Amino acid sequence: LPSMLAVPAKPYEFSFPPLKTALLVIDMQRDFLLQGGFGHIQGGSLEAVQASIAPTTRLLSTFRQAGLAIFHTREGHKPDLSDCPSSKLNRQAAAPENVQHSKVIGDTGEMGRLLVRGEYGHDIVDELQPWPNEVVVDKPGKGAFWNTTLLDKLKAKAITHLIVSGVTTECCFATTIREANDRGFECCGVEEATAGYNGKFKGCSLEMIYWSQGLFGFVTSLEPLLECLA
Ligand code: TIU
Repeated sequence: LPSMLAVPAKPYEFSFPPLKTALLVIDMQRDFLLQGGFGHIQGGSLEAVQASIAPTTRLLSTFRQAGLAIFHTREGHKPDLSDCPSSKLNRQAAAPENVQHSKVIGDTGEMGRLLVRGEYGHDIVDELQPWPNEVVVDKPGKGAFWNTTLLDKLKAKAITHLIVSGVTTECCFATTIREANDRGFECCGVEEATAGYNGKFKGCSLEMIYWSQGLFGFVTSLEPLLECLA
């Protein structure tokens, strides 16, 4: 690969040095994507988020073929929930009439305890399982930088640019891009490889990233990105 690549993007072309660029795949966990998982119980549209799985398999396979750095994140908590922010635990508590929030973080669902590390539901879906040479970062928050090893691990590989995918666009994907931008990383989201739980949110979340000459970064499409890496 050449020392710099460029792909059409919004608000303008995204240039990146492939050897200093990582693919960051956010939270493609069973708990967010499958029936009976945390997202489903919270009222998310599974059809919408599942549409991001196939494009992500193509992204992963292209990055693997090119030999580029790949990072995966998983949202979840220690079994005693001691690393779960109290705001996150408190605000999900069910109002009596709110049947959607019938179960909360740490409760037992069909795939084990919800968002608890080591449980089946907490792990990444079969199609996108990390390879042994890829980095997996466990995160207790929405953003992947807060209270995690991600920054150190990116610096250890001299990464400066991030191609970002994953779920959900409005939540952990957007929060992580904002956190990364504040730390000096150049970020580019991949439209087809991210998805949200609410139809209204995805487009707005992506527009907010690239508004005003790239407030938080760039957004590109899958095909041109795969072509430029092939
Ligand atoms: N990964 C991620 O986005 N976690 C969430 O909690 N998403 C919601 O949309 N709630």
